Amino acid sequence: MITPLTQIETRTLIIGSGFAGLGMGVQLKRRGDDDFLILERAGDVGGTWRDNTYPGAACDVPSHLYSFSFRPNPDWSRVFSPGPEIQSYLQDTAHEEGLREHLRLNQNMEHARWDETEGRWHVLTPDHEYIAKFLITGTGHLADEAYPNIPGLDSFTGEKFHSARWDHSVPMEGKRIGVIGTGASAIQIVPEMAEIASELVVFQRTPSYIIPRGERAYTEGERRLFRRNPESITALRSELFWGGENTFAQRRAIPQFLEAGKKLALDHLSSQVPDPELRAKLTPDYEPGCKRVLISNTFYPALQSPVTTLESSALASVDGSTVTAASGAEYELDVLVFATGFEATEPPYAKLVHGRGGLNLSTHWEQGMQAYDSVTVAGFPNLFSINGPNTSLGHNSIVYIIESQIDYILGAMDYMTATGAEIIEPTPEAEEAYVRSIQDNAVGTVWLDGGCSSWYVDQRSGRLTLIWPDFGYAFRDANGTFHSEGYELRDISAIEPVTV
Ligand code: N01
Repeated sequence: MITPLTQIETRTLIIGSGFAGLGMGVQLKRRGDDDFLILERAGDVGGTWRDNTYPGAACDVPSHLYSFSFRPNPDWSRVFSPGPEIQSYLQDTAHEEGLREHLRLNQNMEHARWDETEGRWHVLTPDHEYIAKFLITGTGHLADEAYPNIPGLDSFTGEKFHSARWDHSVPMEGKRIGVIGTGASAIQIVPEMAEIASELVVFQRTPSYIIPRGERAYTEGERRLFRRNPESITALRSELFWGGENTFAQRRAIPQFLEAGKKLALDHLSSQVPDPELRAKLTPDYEPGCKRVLISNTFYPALQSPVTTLESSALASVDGSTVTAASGAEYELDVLVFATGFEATEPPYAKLVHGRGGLNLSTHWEQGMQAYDSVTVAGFPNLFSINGPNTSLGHNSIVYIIESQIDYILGAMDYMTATGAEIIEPTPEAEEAYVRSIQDNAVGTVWLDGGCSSWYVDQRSGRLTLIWPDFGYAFRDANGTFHSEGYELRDISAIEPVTV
């Protein structure tokens, strides 16, 4: 017998409990709105910081900026805090802000459908049907891991896992380890593996620009000051934010800034890698910022460890324990670590979401993700996406963007309450005009013209779909406050839009 799903009604349903979902929950709760639930497919909060438990995981944005402005933390141990500390911060946020009672853990959204006559979203998990007026996705870009399609991979006789799904039951000491990729995750993993592997092979398809990591622990005196004087945290946060903004000119490809960025990275390379042959392999042939500029003091030294081989070509095929690179070189390996990134450009959740008339979000996005004001989507009423299309920054903190979007969503909700409207939806024209303005703004940036291939750009259309191609503060100016232009606001089952 099929057991009917339990129906649960709530005003606002938030998907995901990383920075976006928790931040949204905190702000609703602080306004006295208790009518919301947060669905989380895993058993705990934290998003990417819960998932990425690989050795060496740490933030590459300074912690006093990579945290909520409304929850400053005087106790960050370091400038760039380790992953477990960020995860504790998010767990404490959920606990201390009273979000635990709103959390529904182990609830995987399997289907979401807009019902126009009811003006409600219906979201199915394996055992519940959630019915909500507002659906807010906070699923981020780093939720679903990406594996390259490698012929013969199933035949691999050793252990293999993704950087975001580290298998801590696999003993790594003394093993012959292959790390695939040289992005932000890999450069943190490789130094840790070089310490314990008997042999380490790093498969590099494209070298990254790497700059020095200005890392240190905060002294007890500094932390005392932060505790006694919260204004000092605000001041530091502001200094870090504007320091980040200063590097945007490089992303705009303004020549002298581009050259300065390149020099900083190549000087770091020269100072850490004396061997010209190795240096040549590690020198990018595209503009800095086209792919994420990485920070590390330990990656280059780890590549020069006696146990390490830099294979400067892709992992191409696997046969048993023999792993073959595109160069033809073969390696015998015991463990493969896939630091190969995430399904960021085509987020899997889009296939699950069905808007007005059954329109599927991934169909709407078949030429790449897009949203009006980077937050709402034509055909998908009362849906808000935090940290969705055109929200990532290459030069500053995503938490700043997330907070701007939360303010916008709260403004939209207030506006609807004030006008009595039940349904909000951007017009297709407004969405298209916004997308065009983003693309116009992206022309001449390193992301489009920097000579690399990256997941910031949707390969199907050549559009920049991940990145906000402007200053961080410009995002808040443009998209941090709700405005009604470009929207249709309706009553339930009204055929014509209500006047706004
Ligand atoms: O993933 P990536 P990531 N053989 O997609 C390579 C955030 N993050 O997990 O460049 C060999 O950047 C691929 O090569 P190529 C941060 O936002 C933040 O490292 O495509 N290599 C690339 O080198 C970051 O941007 C922190 O040619 C193969 C790598 O795999 C995002 O996460 C820390 C290959 C994937 O790099 C993702 O970073 C860590 C093959 N067959 C991550 N296939 C913070 O500290 C793919 N690659 C905040």
